Amino acid sequence: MTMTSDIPEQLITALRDARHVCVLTGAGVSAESGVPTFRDAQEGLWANYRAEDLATPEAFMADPALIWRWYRWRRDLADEVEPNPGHYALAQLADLVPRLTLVTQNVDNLHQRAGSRDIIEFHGNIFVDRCFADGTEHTADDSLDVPLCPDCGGPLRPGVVWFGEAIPEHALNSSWAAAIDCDVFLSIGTSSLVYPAAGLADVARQNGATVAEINPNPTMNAAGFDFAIAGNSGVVLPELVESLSL
Ligand code: BV8
Repeated sequence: MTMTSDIPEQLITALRDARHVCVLTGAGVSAESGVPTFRDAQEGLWANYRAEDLATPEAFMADPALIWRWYRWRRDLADEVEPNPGHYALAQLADLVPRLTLVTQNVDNLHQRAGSRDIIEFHGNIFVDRCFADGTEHTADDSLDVPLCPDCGGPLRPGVVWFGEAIPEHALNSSWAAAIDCDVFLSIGTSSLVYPAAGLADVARQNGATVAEINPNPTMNAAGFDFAIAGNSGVVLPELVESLSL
C-alpha cells in the first residue's frame, strides 16, 4: 500500500485505462460542505447523543418524536449547505471514464445536487419519508411533530436504512455487481466501519480492481488497498479530475 498526500501517477494511469470505475462515498465527502460526519461529535441539542444510538428502529419506537426531530435537524442542515468541490469533481469524473458507478452511504442529497446521475443510495435518503407501519414512501413532511401516514395513519419515519435494517435489495445487488466488475474502486470519506458498505472495497480487490482510499485519516482497511491518499476529498478529487483531464 502506498500512502501519500499526492495522487500517484499509477492511480491516474489505472483510471485512464479503466472500463469501469466504482466509487463509494461516506460522510467525509460532505464534511467540507459543513455537514458534520456521522461519527463527529454531534452539536447543540444533539451533543448528548451518539448517532449510532439514534439511527435504529428501536430508538424510533422508544421515542418517535426525538428521532423525528433529529432527522429534521439533519435534513434542514443538508438543505442549507451546498455541494463542495469534491461532489462536483465526482460528477465530472463520470464524463471522463467509460462507466462510473457512484455508491453513496450519505443520505444528504448533495451528490444529486452536484449533478451526479444514477446514484446508488446504499443507506437511503433523508429527503424521503416512509410509513413505519406499511412502508409506503411519501414526500418529505416539514412538520416538527411526527407526521402520520395518509394511507394507514401510522407514524412516518425518514427513508433511510437504520442499524439492524437490511440494505434495499436493488442497492445491495447493483453495488456488489459494480464492485465485482470495476477496474478501479475509490473509497472516499468513509471510516469503513459500517457493513455491508465497507465490504465493497474488499470485493473489488478480490476481483482484481485497483483500490484507493481518499481520507485525511487513513482507515484500517487502507492497509489492504493499493493507495491511501491522506487528504480532504474537496481538494484531492478536483486535482484527480484535473490530472485525468490532461
Ligand atoms: C445490516 C443511515 C443486516 C442512517 C447508516 C447487529 C444487528 C444487525 C446488524 C449489525 C449488528 N452489529 C453490526 C451490524 C452490522 C451493522 C454495522 O455495520 N454496524 C457497525 C457500527 C459495526 N450494519 C447494519 O446494521 C446494516 N444492516 O447489517 O442488516 C440485515 C440483513 C437482513 C435483514 C435484516 C438485517 C445497516 C447499516 C446502515 C446504518 N445506517 N446511515 C442515517 O444516516 O441516519 S450508517 C452511518 O455510518 C452513516 O450514515 C454512514 O452511512 C455510515 C458510515 O459512516 P461514514 O460515512 O464512514 O462516516 P463516519 O463519520 O464514520 O466517517 C467519516 C470519515 O470521513 C472519517 O474516516 C473521516 O476521517 C473522513 N473525513 C472527514 N473529513 C473528510 C473526510 N474524508 C475526506 N475528506 C474530508 N474532508
